[in-house]
Amino acid sequence: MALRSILVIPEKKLRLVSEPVAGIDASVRALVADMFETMYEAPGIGLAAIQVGEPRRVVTMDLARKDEPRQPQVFINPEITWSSETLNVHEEGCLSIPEYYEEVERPAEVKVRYLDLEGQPLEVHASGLLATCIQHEIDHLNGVLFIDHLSKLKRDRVVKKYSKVARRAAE
Ligand code: GNR
Ligand code: NI
Repeated sequence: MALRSILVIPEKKLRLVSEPVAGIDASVRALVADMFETMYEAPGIGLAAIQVGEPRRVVTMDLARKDEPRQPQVFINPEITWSSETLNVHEEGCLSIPEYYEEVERPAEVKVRYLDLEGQPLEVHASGLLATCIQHEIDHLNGVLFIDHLSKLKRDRVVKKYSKVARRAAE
């Protein structure tokens, strides 16, 4: 297992469309282990593989509260098969956009088909935080960030701020 560094905007890789996992082999299991280590250390409640630079359709998640036992979940090749018409607003953050939080409107409930780490096809009917988080992570697999759901004014302001931070760091 290894702690990986998390890519931060304006890193171009975050805009890649990730490739489906063809078979769950040792490299996928190693990636998942690294992602959990990195996600727990950050700390975050979800992580998409592209955030550690791997353009593969792999998501890790743990929605347990701090005072609860860990509930690690893995979603491989997740696909939304149904979205509710009812929308929900939830405040979101992203490890790739550190210390920026904003309310995002998304379908309140979704059904998601995916493979678990054994390659078993499963479907989950998600609501609440799980619905928000799984949609946020599937967006990452498609090169989409939560700021893309905000007004252009807000998005441009955030991107500009982080571009400035990156330029200063490069000096
Ligand atoms: O840690 C995270 N918290 C969070 C809060 C609300 C909605 C989505 C998230 S996911 C985020 C970690 C992350 O960037 N995953 O891609
Ligand atoms: Ni994110």
